[in-house]
Amino acid sequence: MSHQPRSIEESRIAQPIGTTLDRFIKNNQDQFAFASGELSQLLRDIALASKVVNREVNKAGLIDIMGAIGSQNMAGDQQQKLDVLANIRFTRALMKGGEACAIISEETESFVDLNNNGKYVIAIDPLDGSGNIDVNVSIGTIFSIYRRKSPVGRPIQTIDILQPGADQVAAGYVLYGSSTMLVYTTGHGVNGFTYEPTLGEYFLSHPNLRMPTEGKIFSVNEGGYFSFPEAVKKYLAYCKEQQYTGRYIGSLVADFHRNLLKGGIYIYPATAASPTGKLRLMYECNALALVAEQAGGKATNGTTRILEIQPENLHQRVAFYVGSPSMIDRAMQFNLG
Ligand code: P6P
Repeated sequence: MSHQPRSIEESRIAQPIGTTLDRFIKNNQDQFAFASGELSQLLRDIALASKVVNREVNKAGLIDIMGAIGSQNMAGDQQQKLDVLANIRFTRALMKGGEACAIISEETESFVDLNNNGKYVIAIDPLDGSGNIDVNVSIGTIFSIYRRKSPVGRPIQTIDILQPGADQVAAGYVLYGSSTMLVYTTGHGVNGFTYEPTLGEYFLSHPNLRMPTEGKIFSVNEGGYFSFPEAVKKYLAYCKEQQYTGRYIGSLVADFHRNLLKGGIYIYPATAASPTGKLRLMYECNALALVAEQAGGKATNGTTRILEIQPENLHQRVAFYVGSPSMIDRAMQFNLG
């Protein structure tokens, strides 16, 4: 009997719907060193908040949440309305989930003390790249999850808050781009999920992401060139001699994600404007450094592996070089630090 070709509709319906984020977490919860339900709850809280933020980001041009609110955050960045909204969404979701004892956020001066019975500390940049909101360029959320060090039930201590990136138990980011993606690791590789808004679900779309060992993309804001360290200038000259491609979106999550998939190096060195670097260790660099390393990449401040840096304060800035391992190794030969 000749097989009748399926209609497009039949083919679409017949497609397996794929693995949701919830299902993936459940299928892999034995990989999480602590009580499995705790990680599921934390990732569910973060995913839920990202769905709400995604909706607000997508509507930003249509309702009055565009633009700056006239205040500045801890880093001195002009706070955009969506920054503030995103911070509220993530804080509320984590508070309701009950697993977090404290939140470190770009948007708040000190840590937010949630619940002494919580076992996890979350470091988050609720909406990174927010300067791009008004011009409709991709932006992102970056998050780190740490296990508290002090006894549960007692007040939060500094040892719970200022933990090196190597102590993260999970980390990842959400990219609000042409599609919205959540990419995370619990220390067993990196997996990417794409959001299907009509179903309100994240589906596994990029299993076991690996950063290409080599790349031909360098990502840096050359506006700061004249105040870059000489070693960085020499490395950039090398990149141009190799005829690498320059790509700089100015939204860290977007620049990082492109390099994760295609290979490349992202550089934010010390500059005159930011003598210790611009990017923040606790809620930007540590999370991306863990994702990078778990995908086979590398991340350094020019002299030290990012994950080994002992934080001195919540909003500490570092120079940041992250990307394909061969490119980082080559860059380090220029004595960047
Ligand atoms: P510059 C956004 O403010 C951010 O923290 C990152 O998302 C981005 O990569 C970087 O700063 C852009 O900084 O100095 O190039 O505008």
